[in-house]
Amino acid sequence: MDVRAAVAFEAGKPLEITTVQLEGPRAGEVLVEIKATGVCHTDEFTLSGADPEGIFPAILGHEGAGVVVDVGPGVTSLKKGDHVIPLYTPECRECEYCLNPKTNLCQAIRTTQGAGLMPDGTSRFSVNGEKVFHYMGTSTFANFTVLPEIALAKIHPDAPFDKVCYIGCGVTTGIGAVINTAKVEIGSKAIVFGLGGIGLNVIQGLRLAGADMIVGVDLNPGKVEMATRFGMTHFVNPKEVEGELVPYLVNLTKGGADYTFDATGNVGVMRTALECAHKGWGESIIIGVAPAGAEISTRPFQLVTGRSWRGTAFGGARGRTDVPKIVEWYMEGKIEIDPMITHTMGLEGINEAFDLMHRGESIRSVVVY
Ligand code: NAD
Ligand code: DAO
Ligand code: ZN
Ligand code: ZN
Repeated sequence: MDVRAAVAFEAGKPLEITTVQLEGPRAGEVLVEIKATGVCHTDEFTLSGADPEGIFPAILGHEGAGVVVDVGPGVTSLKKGDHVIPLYTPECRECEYCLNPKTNLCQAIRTTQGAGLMPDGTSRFSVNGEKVFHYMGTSTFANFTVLPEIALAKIHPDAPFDKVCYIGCGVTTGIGAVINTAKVEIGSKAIVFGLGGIGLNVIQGLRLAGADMIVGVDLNPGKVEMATRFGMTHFVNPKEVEGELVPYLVNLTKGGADYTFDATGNVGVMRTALECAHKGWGESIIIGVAPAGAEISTRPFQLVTGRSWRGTAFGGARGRTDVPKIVEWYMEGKIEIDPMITHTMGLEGINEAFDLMHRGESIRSVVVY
C-alpha cells in the first residue's frame, strides 16, 4: 500500500515528505495506522548523524500512538481496532532478559531492530523499489507502519492519541527512571539535570514518588515555569553559580542528593550529577544519550565512598505491561501530559518540530496525521 511518510534520506538533511510503499504484515506482525507521533531528541540525534547506529534512508519516529488495521498469521494478543502504542523496547515475555526481573531490555528482536529491519531480516518500506529502513522498530513518521506484535502495548480505547503518544518515550522514560530504576522513597532529595522533554517527566515522577526536595538544573531559565508547575522546588542555573557547581549543589541539599538524574546527554553534566549525589548512599541515574565516542569519568574514590552510577533505558519499563498502566494514570489525572505538548503540526510541518527543538522553544512537538 502507499503511505505518507517523512523520510530521512541522509544525515544532516531535512526530512522529505513523500509517498512510500509499505508491505502488509507477515507472521507475528501487525499493521498500525499511526494517528499521532511525538518528535523526540533521539530522532534529532539520529537525523543529525551523531548516532553511530544511524542507518539511512530510514523512516524515523518512535513516540507514536495508533490503531491496529490488520494482523499477520499467528498474532494472538491484538486485533483490528485495538488502540496501541509502539514500543522501541519490546517485551516478548520469553527471552532470558524478560525472565530476569532486573532488566527491561528484551533481546528477542534486538539484532534485526538495530539493523533497521523486521525480525525476518527484511524491510516492509520502499520508495520506487529501493529499500527504506525501519527505525527503532517503530518508524512512526509514517501514517501506517508495521511492527512485531511484541512491540505493541494495547491501551485504553478512549485515550487521546495526540497526548498519549508521548508515553511511547518521554513520559515513560522520565517517570520510569524514578519509579522503576531509582525506586525513589518518600521524603527523598533529588537533583534533575536538564529540564527538557525527559527531565520534566523525571520531575513529575519525583513528585508522584513523594520526594521532598526536587532541584532542577538547566542553562535555559525559560524552563523554570514549566518545571515548577510539575513539581520542581528549587532551580539552579549553572551560569549564575559563582565557583564550582558540585559544592554549591551539595550545600543546597545539605550533604548531597539521595538521587540525581542526567537528562542532558552531556558527559560533563553526568560527572557533576554523580559527584553531587550524597556520600555513602547517593545514586546517580544516567538517562541522556551521549554523542558517539563520548566517555564518562570521575575519581574512583567517588564510588568507593558509596555513590553509585546507574543507567536506564525507557525508564526500566516493560512496555506491554507498564505502558497501559501509565496511560491509565493519565486518564485518571495522576500524571499530566497536555501542558508539555507545546506544539502540534501536520506531517508536512515536521521539520519545524526539529527547528523548534534546536531553538529550545518546544518541550514536545506532536505530529497529528
Ligand atoms: P531536550 O533537548 O528537550 O532537553 C535537554 C535539556 O538539557 C534542555 O532544557 C537544555 O537546556 C538542558 N541542558 C543542556 N546542556 C545542559 C547543561 N550543560 N547543564 C544543564 N542543562 C543543560 O532533550 P530531551 O528530549 O529531554 O532528552 C534528554 C536526553 O535524554 C537526550 O540525550 C535524549 O537522547 C535522552 N533520552 C534517553 C532515553 C533513555 O531511554 N535513556 C529516552 C529518551 C531520550
Ligand atoms: O538492548 O542493547 C539493547 C539496546 C536497547 C535500546 C534502548 C534504547 C534506549 C536509549 C535510546 C533513547 C530512546 C529514545
Ligand atoms: Zn524478551
Ligand atoms: Zn524518545
